[in-house]
Amino acid sequence: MSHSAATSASLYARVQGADPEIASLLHAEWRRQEEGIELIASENQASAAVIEAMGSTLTNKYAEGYPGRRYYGGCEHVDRVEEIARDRLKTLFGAESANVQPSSGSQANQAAMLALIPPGATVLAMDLNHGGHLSHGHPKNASGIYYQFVHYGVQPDTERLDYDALRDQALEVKPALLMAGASAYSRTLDFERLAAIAREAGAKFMVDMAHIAGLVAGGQHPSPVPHADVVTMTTHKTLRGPRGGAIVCKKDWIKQVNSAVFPGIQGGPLMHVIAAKAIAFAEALQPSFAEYQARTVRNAAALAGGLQRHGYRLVSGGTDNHLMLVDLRAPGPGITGAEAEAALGRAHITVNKNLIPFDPETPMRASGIRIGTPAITTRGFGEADMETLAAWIDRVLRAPEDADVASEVGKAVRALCARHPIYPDYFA
Ligand code: DSN
Repeated sequence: MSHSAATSASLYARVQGADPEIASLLHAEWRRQEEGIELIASENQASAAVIEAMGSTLTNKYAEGYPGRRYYGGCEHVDRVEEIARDRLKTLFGAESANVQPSSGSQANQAAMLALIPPGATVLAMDLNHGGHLSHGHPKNASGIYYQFVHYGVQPDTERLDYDALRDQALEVKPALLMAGASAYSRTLDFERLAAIAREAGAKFMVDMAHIAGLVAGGQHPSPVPHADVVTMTTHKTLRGPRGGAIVCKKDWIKQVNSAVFPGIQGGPLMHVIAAKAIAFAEALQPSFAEYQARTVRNAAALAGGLQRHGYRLVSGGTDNHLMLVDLRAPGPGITGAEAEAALGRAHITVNKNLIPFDPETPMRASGIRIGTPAITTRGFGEADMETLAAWIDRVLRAPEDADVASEVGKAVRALCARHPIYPDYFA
């Protein structure tokens, strides 16, 4: 698959005329994306239509407030854009209510907490070191500064959540809010069970489905929407839209959610991004999107199997979703995640170093890497390519300092990428 972008060549020409320095960096980044294998689990390639909408004149418009109730004149067109985006998002997830204004996942989370609980309240959420999210109570994140976070994690033996242990912890901690959702957890989350635990503990229940929103929309992961009070997401990961956030919730919460987003934590919404979100939601409503999500999961399973055949240990033994965590310690290649990230980067394969549960290393070194298949599936890689990819990753990680290996693998990577262009006419 590739995204055709008929008008972008002229848009680029205008950037080049105005600012050659930035234009050359735009070009370099486009080439990096075209010529490299993107395995960062939280990245994807939005359609050319989504990208075009983000470059539209809607960026000029102030629209503080909500459709029909703005603090500025001239909002008749952006009102329609926001209404369409909201309606499509509700349809996509079968949700009662939606807010499409959060500029990021972190801001969606901040707004959800502001809506659901008072400052200083206790929140039980997944530990970042076990695959959680930064904005779920890291001590240096606003969430951890303004709320009292207690964290749950995976079990040392299974490296999976144990819902009985989590129930015991919730009954002991008695949080005002139970949060679910992860950035590096390769197993299916049981939202029904989590909701029951929240109810029993007297907590509200919020899910951050940033990573799996596309899988949920495509029927590849159970939906949290029927079970949670509020569900936040990013729109740019598996959902494959523009960089941004969104919230869906029960109708009883929408007044609080709207007021928490604006004026709670944001001013003027990014209307050009909201237009792009509307386009992405329409794309996600197509049958081809569900098919794409199924391929993403199949590719992840194939890549996981390939790596295991090359002797790699995967956290929790594998994957149910779009990502996997690879433990690089001996008897694996015996290098850190940081070394692996750098070595693979030299071969045009992009991953991120990642802590594994109970990791003795620091986050900047880490014992593992996180690998995801959303982006390579978008550009059309299939299961047969996963076997090849596993072999390339293995070759690089067994000889991380070998410049010849990096160069040979890099050449093969570029050849495969050339057969799967993403935005072929973008700078044509
Ligand atoms: N930063 C995102 C990720 O890479 O998973 C999560 O918050």
